[in-house]
Amino acid sequence: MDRFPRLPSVGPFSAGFWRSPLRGPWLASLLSAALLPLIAVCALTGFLSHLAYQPRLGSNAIFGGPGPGNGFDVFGLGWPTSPSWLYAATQGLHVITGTAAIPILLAKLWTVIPKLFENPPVRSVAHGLERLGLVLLVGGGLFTIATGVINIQLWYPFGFPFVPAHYYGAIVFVAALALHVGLKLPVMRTAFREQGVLRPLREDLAHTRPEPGIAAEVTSAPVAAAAPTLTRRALVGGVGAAAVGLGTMTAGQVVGGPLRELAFLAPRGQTRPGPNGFPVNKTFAAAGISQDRVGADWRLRLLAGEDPRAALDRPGLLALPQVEAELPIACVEGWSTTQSWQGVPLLDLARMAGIDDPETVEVRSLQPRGVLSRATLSRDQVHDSQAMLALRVNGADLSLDHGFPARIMVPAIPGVHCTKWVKALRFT
Ligand SMILES: Nc1nc2c(c(=O)[nH]1)N[C@H]1C(S)=C(S)[C@@H](COP(=O)(O)O)O[C@H]1N2
Ligand SMILES: [Mo]
Repeated sequence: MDRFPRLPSVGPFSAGFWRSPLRGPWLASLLSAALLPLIAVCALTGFLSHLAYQPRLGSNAIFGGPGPGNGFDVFGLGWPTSPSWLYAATQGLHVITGTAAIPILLAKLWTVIPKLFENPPVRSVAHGLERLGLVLLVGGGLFTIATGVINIQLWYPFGFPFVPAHYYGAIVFVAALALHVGLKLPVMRTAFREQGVLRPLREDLAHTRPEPGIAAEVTSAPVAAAAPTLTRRALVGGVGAAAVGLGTMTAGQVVGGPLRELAFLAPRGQTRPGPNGFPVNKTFAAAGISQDRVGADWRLRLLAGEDPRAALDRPGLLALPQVEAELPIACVEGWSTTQSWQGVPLLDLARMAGIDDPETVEVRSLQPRGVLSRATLSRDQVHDSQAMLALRVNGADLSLDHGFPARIMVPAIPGVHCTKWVKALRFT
């Protein structure tokens, strides 16, 4: 074995350094069994969110470029407009499961940290490759979760764009996780068979013994354990309570109503009284639009392809037949809010532009810069009877912060496509 030398047995590299009797393959397995379903739901809803952006249309792609192939186009999948709460549910689940996973993931890393200092660090070529996979697993996982949390706190400290970074981090994480699960399933099976899945949770402190480890496996079980100061059920219960608590707080901003008060750590958790009192993503002031562009001179421009076809003022739009619908704004950051919207059906506006059977509509905002100044809606979305250029909400005019003079509301679309301060609609 001289090809794979040992490091000097000092500090964390010595077998006696890690002394907690609670560490071991059973605890690692139990935490993993709790993590896996959360991560599966989080990953699936994350990839669905990419699909919901419909990146093949117009300039919707935030990365990877537009056109066929982006957004799971290969499977011929679009994004439905019904039920209207679909994206609120999938993106809510994404943020709830991702947040709830954090304490469990940290507990799992605490459990297996002795293995980071395994000695010798590499025992064979296969072992070396497995450990390289772990670098991607832990690195990818921490990166994906950290960027997600920072994003839902609306803090953008990096020099790179969030969405592609989070997405590519997730692909690395999920691939490394699939490999890890495949390699570790036998360890989990053995640990659960030898210890029982839940039996160690029944021991009181006097009966809390160090985990024995598994024959012929290098595990995180201690070689020289200290006396226990905590039972396994206290540790697992504390981690579980943290996960449920964080998940419930996050759920408050998805479900809304009185539960919204629970989301006191979420920047978009709070509401104010009044018809326009629901959360604002970007305020009018922050959007950098000058006041005179949303005054009496504002006109909605309708285009067919590149041809200007009509220009309507707000009283003119209000005089047209209106549609009313309860629709959610479902933000990619996980909060949602359902309000009663009123406006002109997009299909009626397409017909006023001279296009009876529109394929897409590109929405343009007065907002000068950024990915949010433009969004393209699909055929199904334009044709939905509740898809509207909204003018009023909850019986009042839109407030400036919520997109006055007019904004897009369409069932089941990501909040980011509910473009505010609309200046033009270009139908194809
Ligand atoms: N022009 C413009 N439209 C926009 C945004 C924006 O920043 N600029 N934010 C979008 C996002 S990310 C969301 S979640 C919703 C939020 O709508 P609200 O601020 O009315 O709650 O508006 C969308 N429309
Ligand atoms: Mo959003």
